[in-house]
Amino acid sequence: MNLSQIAGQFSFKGDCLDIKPFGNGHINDTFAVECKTAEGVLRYILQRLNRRVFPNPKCLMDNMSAITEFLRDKIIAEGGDPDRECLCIVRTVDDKIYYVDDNADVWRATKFIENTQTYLVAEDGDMFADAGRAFGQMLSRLADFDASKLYDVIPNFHNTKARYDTLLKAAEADKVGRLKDARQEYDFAQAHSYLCPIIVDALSSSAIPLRVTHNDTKLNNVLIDATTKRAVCVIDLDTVMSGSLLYDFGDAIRVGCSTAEEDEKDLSKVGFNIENFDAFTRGYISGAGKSITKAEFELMPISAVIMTYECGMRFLTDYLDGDNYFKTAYPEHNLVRCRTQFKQARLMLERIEEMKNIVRKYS
Ligand code: ADP
Ligand code: GN1
Ligand code: MG
Repeated sequence: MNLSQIAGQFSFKGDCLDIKPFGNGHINDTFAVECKTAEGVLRYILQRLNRRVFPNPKCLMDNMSAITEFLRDKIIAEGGDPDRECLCIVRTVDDKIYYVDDNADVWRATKFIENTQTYLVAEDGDMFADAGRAFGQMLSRLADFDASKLYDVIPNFHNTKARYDTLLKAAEADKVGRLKDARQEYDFAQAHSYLCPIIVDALSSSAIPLRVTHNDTKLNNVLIDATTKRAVCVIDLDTVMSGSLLYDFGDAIRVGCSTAEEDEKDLSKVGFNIENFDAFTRGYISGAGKSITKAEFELMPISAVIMTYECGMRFLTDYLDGDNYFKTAYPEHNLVRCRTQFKQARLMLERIEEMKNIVRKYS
């Protein structure tokens, strides 16, 4: 089936004019669909879910549907604009929330949220602070969502200990003979393995609470209003599952405090912007409200290091495995990404005392 036949399976308004690839996600295949209607051109987002990453797309879509409906009601109750502040699933012509094509690929569609843009690097602290407010607000809106209704889409997604074990196995197997090119990075991962149990053990001992978390809070998963530069809508709800607030906080810092893109080859450009750390912390805490516990506050600074280190390990593992998980544009892409993450983690460790002071200031 071609793309316009797939688009024809959804209840889009008007006639489909154009379908083109859209966005910078590493996982799904995303397209913008333009439709001509009596009121003008309407756009939709059409996505083919990544089957390797999400082997159970039905459960993923049930999660997404439950989460978006729940958020929608909250936004309406708060007097917000649900069509702008929340993803809206567009159903198929058969009234289903996804479509399965002849290849068994799963497709979904959402309304395009117009006059927004995404960023790979935070342009300024105020914008990043507002992204923090949006992520924090989502956490607080989901505080009374029944987590037992959520399917664990990717078990152990942020289990840093498990991620480390997977890396060790990939290095041992050295399937495609790349370990020799990644010795320094592998050494870094091993030298910092003390980071692995910090969040995982705090969760399993109940020192910190299990919450409903987003789990993929990188900056381009929040749509920013093109005019006001305020965060409009948190997107990419594929990994909303039970987890720790520290996953969301730390992962957002990983991206938004970097002075360079995740795949910058020139490591001298990779810096840690501590002003952005201050801004995001302020925004996140204001959005999350009063529920953050003392133990969570204490772990917030190190969570940024852990999530950055974990992401670096995931890129390294995928490099050693032969690039099966993340989309890559060239053979060393995952290794390049791993290097920026490990540099960033090192820079954060150097500034950890300042980061602790910032969190203290807002807690
Ligand atoms: P991936 O899991 O591959 O990252 P995302 O769901 O994050 O996929 O979508 C990829 C990109 O598509 C986003 O970064 C954003 O730029 C764009 N996008 C997704 N949904 C919408 C939407 N409803 N309106 C506008 N842009 C969107
Ligand atoms: C992926 O889907 P996307 O591009 O927003 C990944 C995240 C990583 C991120 C690194 C489901 O996010 O966990 O942190 O790449 N998503 C999944 O850029 O694995
Ligand atoms: Mg995304």
